[in-house]
Order: sequence, then C-alpha cells, then structure tokens
Amino acid sequence: MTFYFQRIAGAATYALSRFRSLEERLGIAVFTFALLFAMNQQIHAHEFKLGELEIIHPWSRETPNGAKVAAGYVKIVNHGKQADKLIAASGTIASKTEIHEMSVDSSGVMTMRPVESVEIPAGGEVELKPGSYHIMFMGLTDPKKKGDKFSGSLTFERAGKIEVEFSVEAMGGAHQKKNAHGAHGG
Ligand SMILES: [Cu+2]
Repeated sequence: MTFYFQRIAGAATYALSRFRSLEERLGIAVFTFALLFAMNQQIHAHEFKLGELEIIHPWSRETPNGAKVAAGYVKIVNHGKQADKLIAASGTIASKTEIHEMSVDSSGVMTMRPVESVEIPAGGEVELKPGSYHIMFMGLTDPKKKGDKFSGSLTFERAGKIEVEFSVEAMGGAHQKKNAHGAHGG
C-alpha cells in the first residue's frame, strides 16, 4: 500500500508543479487527499463478493482473557432481485457457531436468542452489529487480539458459501458504542 501512496503523492507533486494558480493547486491537493482517504477506507473496510451479495468488513471484537465466546459482525448488501438468507457462519477461532439476535424486552433487559437465519432483502442490506444480529463464536479455541485476522465462512441459502476474513478490533473501539452484549463478552 505504501507503494501506491508514494505513487499518488509523487503524481500530485508533479501535477502541482505544472499548475500556477492557487485554485488549481488547491483543487489538486483536495483531490489527492480525497483519494488517499478513500484508499485508506478501502484498506480498513475489506469486502467480499458472492453473486449479487456484497459482504462488507467482517469483524470480530477482541475478547478478554478466558472468554468463551466472541461476537462477529458484517454488513451484507443484496444487489439482486431476490431475497437471500444468511443461514450459517463459521470461524477458525471457535468450535461452534450460531447466529444470534439481540433485542430488548419490555422491561428494558437485553436478551439474545439463536435464530435460524437472517434475511437479506432484495435490493436491501442488513448489518450484523452490536446490539442486533451477530455471529456467535462459541467454544473459543484460538482467541485473537486487536489487529489479528482469522478466516471463516458465511453460508447463504441462495448464493452459497463464501470464505471470508474477519478482522479483530479493539474491545473499546468506535464500533462498541452501542454495545449491549457485555454479559458474555461478545
Ligand atoms: Cu450472542
């Protein structure tokens, strides 16, 4: 990636030297920053394609020492004309995996339950995220720390199975603002 950054920075410097007016130089500088920013986003938000499905940034939260479970999250966009369903998931960190749904009961208590599937509507998207649907990695065999990656898979009723890579993010990261999963560390 550094290579590309250098190339872009080099090209921008060259372009800047050719344009005289401040407006032109500013325009190029802004464009360059926008481009670098976009590339940086790309690096952090890894993506996978499976048929009409776009699988965006599978990630998992770093777990405290001794934790037995970890939660996995991912955003799925369905560009197709037919609904699909996430029916299974796996990860190399766990011996067993379920799909869970978090919800708040009438007394305001967070509960979670296993679900058979998560529907991804035609032309729509679903985000598995803290406080909502998540992949529950159970019986952790190989806990990971922030910055690590592990491989896993997602299986869809129509589109089939795809191998993905989960990136492990910090316990207190930006994603955790809506965390309501503290009870089991996921
Ligand atoms: Cu759960």
